[in-house]
Formats: sequence, C-alpha cells, structure tokens
Amino acid sequence: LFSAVEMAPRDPILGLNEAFNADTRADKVNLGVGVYYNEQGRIPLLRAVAEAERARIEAHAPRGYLPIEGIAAYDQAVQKLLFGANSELLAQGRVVTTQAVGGTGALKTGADFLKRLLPNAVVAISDPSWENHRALFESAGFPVQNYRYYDAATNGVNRAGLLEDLKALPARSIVVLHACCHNPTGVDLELDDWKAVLEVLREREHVPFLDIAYQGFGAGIDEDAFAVRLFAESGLQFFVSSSFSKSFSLYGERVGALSVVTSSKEEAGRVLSQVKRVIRTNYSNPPTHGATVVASVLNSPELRAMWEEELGEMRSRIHSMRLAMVEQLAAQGAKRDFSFVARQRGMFSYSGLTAEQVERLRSEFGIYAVSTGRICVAALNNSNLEGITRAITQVI
Ligand code: PLP
Ligand code: TYF
Repeated sequence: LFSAVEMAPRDPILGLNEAFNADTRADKVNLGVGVYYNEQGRIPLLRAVAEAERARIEAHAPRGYLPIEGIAAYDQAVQKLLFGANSELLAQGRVVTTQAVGGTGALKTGADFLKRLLPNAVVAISDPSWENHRALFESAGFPVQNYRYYDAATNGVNRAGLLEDLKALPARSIVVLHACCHNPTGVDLELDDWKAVLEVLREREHVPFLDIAYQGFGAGIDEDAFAVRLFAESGLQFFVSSSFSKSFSLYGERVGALSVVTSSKEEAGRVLSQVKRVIRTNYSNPPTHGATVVASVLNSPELRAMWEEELGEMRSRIHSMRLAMVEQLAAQGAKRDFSFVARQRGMFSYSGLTAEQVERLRSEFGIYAVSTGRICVAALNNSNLEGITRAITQVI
C-alpha cells in the first residue's frame, strides 16, 4: 500500500520550526514562523485569556457537542469585530458566520463551499502570499494564479500591475486579499487602492475572499477592519476568513471564523445550511475551549478592555522593534537603506535578504528566517536585536 508513497515537501515555514528545535546553539533565534513573542522571548498567555479560563474551569462546564456552526455568542462577537457593532448588514441579517478551526479552517470551509458554487472558477492570490493559500485552494480543486502585488524596487505595492492582473482574470474569479498586515511582505493597500480594487472586482464580477489573520496588529482593531467595512458598504457578496491565533495568542487552540456576506436574510439562511453541510462532512462540529474563551472576553466589558490593552501593547512593541531595527542597522553601518521596515505593518518584514544571506544567518549565527527573506519582527526584542542586526550587516 505505501511502497510507492513519495516523501512530501516540508512546509517551508513550519519545517523551519523543526530545524530550529533541533539546533543546540544557546543563542539561536527563530524569526521564521509568524508568532508574536514578548520582550522575554515567550509566547504570551494574555491576562484576559487567563481570567476567562479561570472562570471557565471554576464553572465546571460540561463538554457537549457544539452546534455545527459553533457557539452563537462567539459567532456574533466575531461579526461585530469585523463589521462593526453598528453594521447595517448585521442588522439586516445578511452575514453568515460559522466558527472555524483557525483561519486555515475558515479558508478551507469557504473554499469547499465555493467549489460547489463556482466549480470552474480560477482563484487568484497575491504574489507573494501566505505559503498555505495556494496549496489550500488547490486542494479544494481550484487552479490558482498570482496577481502582481509586491514591488521589490520600491518596497511597496505594484499598483498598476495589481489592477491590470485583476482585470485580466476570467470573469467571476475568486480573489483572495489580505485585509491587513500582508503576509509575507508587511505592505498593505492604501484607502484609494482598496477603492480601485473594489471597482475592478465589481466590474469583473469577481468574488472577493478577504483573509484577516492579524486584526489589531496594524493600526488598531477598527482601523485594520477598514477593507472589510468598505466591502460591506459596497453591496457586493464576499467571504471573510478571520483568526484569533495571533490577536489572542491562542495559536494551538485553533480559533477562527468564516463569514459570508449575502444579499438578504433569506439568502443567508440558505447559505448557512450549505456551509454547515461542508463543516459536517469535514469535522462535524468545532472544538469548545478556544471559542468559549474568546467569546467570554469579547462579551465582557472588563475582559474586553483588558484584551484591547494587551493587543495594543503587542502592536506598539512590534512597532518600536521596527524603529529600533532600522536605527541599529544604520548604526552598525549596514550598506543599505532599511527605513522601509518601519513603514511595514503587522508581524512581518520582507527584508530583501537573499536565500544565500538567509542561509548564512542560519549556519553562521543560528538566526532562522524564511528563505524568501521574510523575517518575523514580532520575535525581535531588546536582548536579541543587536546580535541580529550585526549578523544582518555582516551577511549583506
Ligand atoms: N491567513 C494568513 C494570511 C496567515 O498569515 C495565517 C497564519 O497563520 C492564517 C491565515 C492562518 O491562521 P490560523 O493559524 O488561525 O489557521
Ligand atoms: O506565516 C506564518 O508564519 C504563520 C504560521 O502552513 C503558519 O501564518 C505558517 C505556515 C503554515 C501554517 C501557519
């Protein structure tokens, strides 16, 4: 049965973790995987999460099966976070939200549902994009193409190329867009870019699929939902996959959601029934713990305020690390202008380092980054920054 099974390639990012864990050097640093580490180099357990967990344990709550679509209080809290508490769409009952097994599970549920609706569609993702986007939509049976996005010459967005490529896609393609804190580049669209993209999508009848995995890590919770809210006002039907892995530091609990914007309450009911069918045939119903915790935090005024403060601390620590990195690289005499790092948003920076330079960082200095040059700025701290910037200065 298995004699002809070939070895599958490792995930380029999660594979790095394995190599990092096997490295015995005491001063090794992992700038590979997209995880937020605090100033002490640890994945934080947020105070708001600890509080909610304590209350939950004390309540000795039974662990029955959840509904297929997940915890209602969770789904509603997700909707408010994405669309805004006063959203007209929500009041009209036009948004279907189901709890998902992380942002990844939301993308896959959405992809499987879309495959039934548009079996011959093309899926378009940004060049570059999160490693898993292509594989995930291909595994749902879609051909996946790139649209131009990052411009290495300016460390910005290739605006003309982006719009041209979206126009050139077959009508009714599925277009995956990073709503904020683009992974891997850290380069986001500006307000006017979003408006221009929206008009092309409308013209070409493309189906937008907004992926938001870093809400609160860019400019703020509401600010980072800008694209979702712009699309909500547009009257278009679209998909949103969202994740609390980063914003609640609950990576391993797998807490995400899929939201589908429909054109009426009646349509929403039919869509929900089909999304539930996809979920049922994949894993029946979602897990309890993470979503219970997130719902208690979002629905309690005190815990919510605590969470917003903690998320704000993570966001501003990353920003100060960006500034410190630019400053230190200049101070070390790096023969390149790294000021763009301070303008990028979210956890990542596309540093411009080549695959060979990344390899030297690993072999000579025990510093792990993705071979594309992506580094996780959220893993920098005041103790490791000097060593990292010195090593970067040496390899370039
Ligand atoms: N989408 C993007 C753009 C991501 O960077 C990630 C990162 O993990 C995900 C989705 C998946 O999120 P999760 O870990 O919640 O599955
Ligand atoms: O891009 C990252 O580092 C995170 C974590 O298959 C991740 O999004 C990476 C690869 C993967 C799943 C999660």
